Amino acid sequence: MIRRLLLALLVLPTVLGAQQRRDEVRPYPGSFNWQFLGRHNEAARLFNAFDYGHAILYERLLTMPLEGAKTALARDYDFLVGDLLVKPPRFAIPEEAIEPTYAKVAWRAKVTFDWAHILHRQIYDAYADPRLTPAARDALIERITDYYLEETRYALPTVPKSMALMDEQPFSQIFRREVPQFNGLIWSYHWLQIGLYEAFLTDDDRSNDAAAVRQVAARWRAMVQGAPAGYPSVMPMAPAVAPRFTKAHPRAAAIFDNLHMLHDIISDILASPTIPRAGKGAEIQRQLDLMQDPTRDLMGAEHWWMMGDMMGGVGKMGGVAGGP
Ligand SMILES: [Cu+2]
Repeated sequence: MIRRLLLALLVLPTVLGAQQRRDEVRPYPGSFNWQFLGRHNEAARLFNAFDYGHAILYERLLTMPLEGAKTALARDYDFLVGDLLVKPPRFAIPEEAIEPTYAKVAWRAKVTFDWAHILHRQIYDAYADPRLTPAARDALIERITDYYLEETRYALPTVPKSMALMDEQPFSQIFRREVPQFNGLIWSYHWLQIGLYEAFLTDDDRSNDAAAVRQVAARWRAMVQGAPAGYPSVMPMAPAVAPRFTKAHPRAAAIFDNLHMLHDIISDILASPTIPRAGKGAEIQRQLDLMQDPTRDLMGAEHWWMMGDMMGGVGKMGGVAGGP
């Protein structure tokens, strides 16, 4: 019954966005689906709140001048931290209802995020399914990743893209400079999204999983309660925050780092006063083309693994998840 309700709610965005939605992305099928929500409900529900945070952020930045957006986002931040993240919604939020303008202007980016978030969720589900041996689970995660990549229009590359895309373009870094508190919250989301995998990899005893997941989620809560000092001060990256997961599934880990970088790039484009509103959609398209191209603007694997140290230590990224 609960699952049926959930599916009905997940269909809702499709109905709301029926006019624009030409492309459907469907999760990889299998009985592992929704294991994470069923077994680690508290942590899983947080992601519904995270989706709301991303959606409201983009809508504000796109539809308001930066100063007005900053005022609105300060209120949104208080609502998120004081309310939504304390009692996260049971069901996925129909994002198009929260970000109608953004969804029209940046449809391809929206589906790119949706598709990567489905990959995130399905990999949590694979980890949470107690019926799978570690070998079967790892093979499943690779199959889910292959399936994700088949959707070539929306898939992000399996090689880590250069940080220059995020940090060194004319519009770069404006969001984190102008709206640091909200940016810290977003980076904390990204820490948890990638760090949660590590909870399943601290040992082979599956009966410890629930406690490990709670522990990683509690560390995330402490970050938010200790804001702004508790937030990551540089973007959390997979090899530093989730080294076991990154070793086991380097393709998925690179996809997620690229996803998180793309989140920041789009925040900056939307916040940048030098890109007129009428030009934001085209700039986002251009950045998607750059981000999806697996042949240019790359970071070597060795460099990727050293990012934590190069940025001043993994502590600045929120620390290694699952560790002491
Ligand atoms: Cu994200």
